[in-house]
Amino acid sequence: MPSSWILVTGAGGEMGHALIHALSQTGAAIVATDLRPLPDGIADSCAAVLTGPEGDVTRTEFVQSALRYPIERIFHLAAVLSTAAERDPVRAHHINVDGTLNVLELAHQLGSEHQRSIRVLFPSTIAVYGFASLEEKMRHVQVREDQALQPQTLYGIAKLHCERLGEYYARYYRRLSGEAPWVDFRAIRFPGLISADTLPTGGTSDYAPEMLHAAAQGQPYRCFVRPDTQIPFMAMPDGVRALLMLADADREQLSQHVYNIGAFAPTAADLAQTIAGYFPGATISFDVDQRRQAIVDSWCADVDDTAARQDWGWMPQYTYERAFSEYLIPAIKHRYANVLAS
Ligand code: AKB
Repeated sequence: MPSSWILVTGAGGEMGHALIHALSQTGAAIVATDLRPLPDGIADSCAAVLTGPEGDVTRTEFVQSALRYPIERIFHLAAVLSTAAERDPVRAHHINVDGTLNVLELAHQLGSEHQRSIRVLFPSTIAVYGFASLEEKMRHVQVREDQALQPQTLYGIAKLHCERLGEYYARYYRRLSGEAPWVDFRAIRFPGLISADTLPTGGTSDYAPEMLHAAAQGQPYRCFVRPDTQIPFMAMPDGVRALLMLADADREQLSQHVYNIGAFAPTAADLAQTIAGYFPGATISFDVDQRRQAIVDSWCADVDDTAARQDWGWMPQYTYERAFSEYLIPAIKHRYANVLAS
């Protein structure tokens, strides 16, 4: 018997791979959904895989299919990232907002059907923060959750709206007083994530993982933001660990629904220097894409994650140095061992 049933949307994405790998060690039965078929390595770890219309969070077929399983927790990862969202805002709004509304409705229906509280874990983003100028950005280096909520991108606007929707569902669909709500909504505002195993698609923080993966394969990289660009980043294992920690926290411990988490906040020049230090042949140049630059310039330089540390004990395992020396570099050298050997 599985210990519990867990739904993961957007399972084929970057974080989905790492999260399913971690969840599969817990004995949980995973229902994974994605538009496209999942790679065998991921699909084999799941009790059920829903793809096509059943895996599309914007469709009613998705809600109806997911209701067949006694799901207790939902990790709603399906989303269009920031650069891709700016290229097609209407599609991004549909997937990011209407898809999240469907997930919240699903959680409400699961909760009332099985008479229990459903934990909905929502990866939000530092894109909810917005600064009109670099001077303003550097005046608020470590933003708190309630500051600078003026997102400049469709992605940030949609994520902030979905945070508010989740809070609304948690407040509106209440059970008897004193009990957890049907929809127990919990969100983390993620910084850019760097994985040694996978590359993101359509994000704007992508320059960090792209720079690393290019260097590890001996390929030149043209970074699309200025060297002085600064936003927060985190190693993927810490991102997954944070989601699992927040999912496991008792509701009474949580003073808010939405949390910042921080780890390190290098400039693009810091990243280039560190990566070139590990891969001395690396050729990294800067060729600014003004639209993508404007996106990261509007995001915060770093976050204040005091609430997450106090409420549920958040603490990154990987500082900047440890992320490279103990995770990224050994794992990526292993991953591209054949390329490096040839
Ligand atoms: C993106 O670049 O769009 C994401 C994010 C920071 O949310 N990685």
